[in-house]
Amino acid sequence: MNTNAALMPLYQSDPELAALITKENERQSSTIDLIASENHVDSAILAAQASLLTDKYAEGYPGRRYYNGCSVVDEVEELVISRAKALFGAEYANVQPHAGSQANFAAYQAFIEPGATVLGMDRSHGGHLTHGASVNFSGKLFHSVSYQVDPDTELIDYDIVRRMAHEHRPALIIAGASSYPRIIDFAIFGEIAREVDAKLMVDMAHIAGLIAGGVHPSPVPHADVITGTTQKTLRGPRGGMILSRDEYGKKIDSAVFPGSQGGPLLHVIAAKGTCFLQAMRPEFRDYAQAIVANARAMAETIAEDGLRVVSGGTDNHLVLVDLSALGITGKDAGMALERAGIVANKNSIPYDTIPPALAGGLRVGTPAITTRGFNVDEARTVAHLVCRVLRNPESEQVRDEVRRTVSELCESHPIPGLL
Ligand code: DSN
Repeated sequence: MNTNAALMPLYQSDPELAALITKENERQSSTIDLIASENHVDSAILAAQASLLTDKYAEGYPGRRYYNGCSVVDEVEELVISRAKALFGAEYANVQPHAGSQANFAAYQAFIEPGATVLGMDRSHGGHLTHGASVNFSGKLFHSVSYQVDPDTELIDYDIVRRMAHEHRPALIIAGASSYPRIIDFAIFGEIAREVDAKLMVDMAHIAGLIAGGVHPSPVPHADVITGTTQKTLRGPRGGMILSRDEYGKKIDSAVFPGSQGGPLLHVIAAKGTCFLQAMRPEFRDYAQAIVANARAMAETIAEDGLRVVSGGTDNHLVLVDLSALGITGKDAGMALERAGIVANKNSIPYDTIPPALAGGLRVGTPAITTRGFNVDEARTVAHLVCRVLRNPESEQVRDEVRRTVSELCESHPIPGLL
């Protein structure tokens, strides 16, 4: 049974829920997770998050709380802030945002007024919901203008970003993406922002672990504010963070609390601290390098199989596959893969003609399999399995054969949080 000792008290108190969690443990253990924004934490992170720190109300910041009894949580939050600053070489860190979207909301609030113009990446070209999508606060409260990738190279065209910045004079420019497989040049974004007197916000959510591990250039020297999450490549608990310079610290603190959040989740903040400590260790650099090596191996294998990979490859943790030649949608692909034990997600590709709910592409990522210890050969095997399913989405024989290989791979690579 895939349960862990920490669940035993829950079995006593709430067996129904404990059984569901065990079922999810089993699902994670027996499937291959290729969702580029997911990862597997270890039991140290789980222990921090399961601590009694969850009991404590601590609205405010260390030394400036609205509740008594905060002396210990003050030390916790100060420690975690100091680790975040050290890990990324930043002057200022706020570790309270509950998630990446909340970090982005606070960053907007700290730097611009409602109605201001924001220049971000088009969602269907890789940008995030919070970078100006019409259905999101970012598109409703602000005047959003979007840049797209070059139709031929599928790379960010910095000349176009510059031209749009000069034309629209945004108050805020956003660099960062949810499904862009290449290095982002934050130095050029910084230059463009200064030319038009805009602030530069970098959303590093997807690549925070790659930056910490030294395999993606850091935005810290170039950005006014950097938002991110800890659960993706950084391999920590589900949560958000903000980095900046000291000069903006007060404004950002106020935008998080009381501007947009109430009491901080100290148990999650503690787990973020353990995540930052782990990411400072030399083995995390090896991990970050292995994420990219595995993604490159998957991109090459998928391309060798004859499928088109957006932008021709990857520099980071994810690969975007164009499914148009196969005549299936991303939704079909995701469902066929899940039946075979491989979990990935549908994703729009640049200039997609299929609506986002179906999508013309598939996004696959390597943070989670790399955490499980998959090497480059195993990443190639996984890519072969993906291609086989994509080419035979209805075949029960293919599904069963792929399922068997998935099970073997999963058995030899346990989930760290269950060890
Ligand atoms: N939902 C995340 C992703 O999958 O990219 C972004 O927040």
